[in-house]
Amino acid sequence: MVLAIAESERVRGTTSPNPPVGCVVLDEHGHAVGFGGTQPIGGAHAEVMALKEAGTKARGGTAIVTLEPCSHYGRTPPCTEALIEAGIKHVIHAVSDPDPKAAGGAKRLEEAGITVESGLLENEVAKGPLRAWLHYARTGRPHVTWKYAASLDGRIAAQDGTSQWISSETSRKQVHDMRAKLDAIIVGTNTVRKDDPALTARDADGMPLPHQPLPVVVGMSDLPGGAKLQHTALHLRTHDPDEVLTALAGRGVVDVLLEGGATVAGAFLRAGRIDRVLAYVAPAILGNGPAAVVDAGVSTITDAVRLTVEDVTMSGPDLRISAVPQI
Ligand code: AOF
Ligand code: ZN
Repeated sequence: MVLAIAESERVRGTTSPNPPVGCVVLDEHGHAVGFGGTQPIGGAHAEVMALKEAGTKARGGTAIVTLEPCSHYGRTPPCTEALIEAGIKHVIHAVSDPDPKAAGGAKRLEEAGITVESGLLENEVAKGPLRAWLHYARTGRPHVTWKYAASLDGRIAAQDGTSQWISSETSRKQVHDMRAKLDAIIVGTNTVRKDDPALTARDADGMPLPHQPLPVVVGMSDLPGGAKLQHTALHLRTHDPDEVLTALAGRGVVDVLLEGGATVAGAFLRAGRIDRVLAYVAPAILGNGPAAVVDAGVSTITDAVRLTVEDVTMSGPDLRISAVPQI
């Protein structure tokens, strides 16, 4: 399953609105003979890719998949039938498919005499590569991660507005790697005016990574002439988070990163449309300076947006905190 997760990570960011699934096929002796990840929309599912590589060695073998194999005719034929036809004897999957049209795969496989085991590394997959898609499958809305970098006292810039670079190079590199595995990045028009971001995913030498997310700017005002995003971004002239998310879902966007600024973050928080907060907290104190969010809809302590911390790690000298708002 660890190898299947690696396969899913390899295709993450290229499959939406389909889930990035990974599959490994073992032969009857337990040797890995086929690896596969979901192809871009309309293309083959992970199981079909792995079975293709395994060829006749799949006979009597095991398929390990991050998602329950589909049992429906969608854009592609059902993976259950491909597994049965290839002579697979055992299937192990991490997460059951919540999509009613594709679910039922485990049952279909068992009826064909295949043993099925569910739930292996379920949490790793559900909180990792399939997280955004599972949210989208349940709610119909793209999953939104709000990411910011702040000082230990919660400032995202100094008093004079200078902000390059609060977080360390290690943290900035992590963000670029993350951008390359996403569908879209949202910023507000204020951020375009202040920072003129390109919102591309780049390597350490500044070269673009192979997969680029859709840059999205939200807000009523026009983008300044000459802004890097002027011709590349989708400009949605609305501040309403639900309208933004509906427009993005209509374009097949599932996994969204909200990168700023404070006003847009406030609007999404007030609407309850932040699904995860990813904070890079640098060991620096700025004293004065703007905060990461403006008007989160909190006027008294009982209104506080409470979160549950999922994970805390060091990113170079910075703290990286992943937290989920309590509902
Ligand atoms: C799998 N393996 O690799 C993926 C699955 O329209 P289709 O035919 O591409 O089917 C899309 C649905 O299939 C999707 O909503 C999800 O339930 C499942 N995705 N299933 O067995 C895969 N990507
Ligand atoms: Zn399938």
